[in-house]
Amino acid sequence: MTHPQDQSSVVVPEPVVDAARGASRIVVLTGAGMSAESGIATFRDARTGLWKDFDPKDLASPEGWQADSDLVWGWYRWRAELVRRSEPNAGHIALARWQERAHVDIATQNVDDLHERAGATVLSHVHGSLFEPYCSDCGVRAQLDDAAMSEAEADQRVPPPECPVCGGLIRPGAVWFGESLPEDAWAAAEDAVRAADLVLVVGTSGVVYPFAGLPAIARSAGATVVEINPVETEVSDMADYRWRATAAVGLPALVAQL
Ligand code: BV8
Ligand code: ZN
Repeated sequence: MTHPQDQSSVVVPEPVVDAARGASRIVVLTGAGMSAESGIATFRDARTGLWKDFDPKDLASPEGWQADSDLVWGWYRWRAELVRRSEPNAGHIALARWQERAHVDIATQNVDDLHERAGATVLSHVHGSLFEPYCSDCGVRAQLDDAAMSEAEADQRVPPPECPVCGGLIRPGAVWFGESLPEDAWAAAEDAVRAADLVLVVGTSGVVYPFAGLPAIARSAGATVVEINPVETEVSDMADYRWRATAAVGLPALVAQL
């Protein structure tokens, strides 16, 4: 976990503080950058060794699963292991603290559980979760076997477990490219941004739809949109304020002023 920087040295843009103080309904949209300071490689970097030559979009796809389910299952198991070994960062903790005293909904693209492990409630995991595998045939939920991945298994193809109900292959609980988002998760995220006064867009490149369309929906519904990201993104033009800060430095500094 990163050591929270001395928040008094971080200058939070005045309009962002004012918008946060004046908002009664806040939505925080998060992407892989939210977990970067916890040491979790962003979606496009979580490929070492065995998987380094594969395009993540191929691994995170029904076609990739059909082609080599051992390779895909091994990658997801390994990513779950990386998350298990990581800690929520000061940004995750700041959002959990903010939820204790304001109406703050979190809708995330992330398949990790760091928001929850920081004590936050997540309204919507629009791309699913590493920790909710299910049967690719009958859909029954499965448990990710708690045996932590041994070093020997790291970087390996791992045969997916068989469904105890129907014998089908248990698949990762992530939403793959070309798959529709879970209806209730998407509807919750969309309804929340339509009702929000303030929407923070934290740590996402704004490339993947339909999630990347949420800032525009928020703006058209009258919300103030603030981007927290060290660099320009595909959704920066939807933001009223673009705060070039990181999640683990910016969010604690903002929440400390509310
Ligand atoms: C669907 C789960 C339809 C898996 C993921 C052409 C045009 C438009 C759209 C499409 C198109 N062709 C196809 C589509 C649709 C497609 C899509 O959007 N493709 C993109 C690539 C163009 N979308 C889909 O397929 C979706 N489904 O549309 O269904 C449909 C409708 C009806 C019936 C059937 C189908 C499903 C998309 C879900 C894909 N699954 N993840 C897994 O994780 O393994 S998406 C994957 O990318 C991850 O979830 C990741 O979260 C997500 C987005 O990435 P980001 O979170 O933004 O992360 P990224 O690394 O890109 O950026 C990190 C950012 O953080 C950067 O900006 C960086 O500056 C910043 N940062 C870094 N450090 C920090 C930081 N910020 C703050 N603090 C820091 N410290
Ligand atoms: Zn089954």
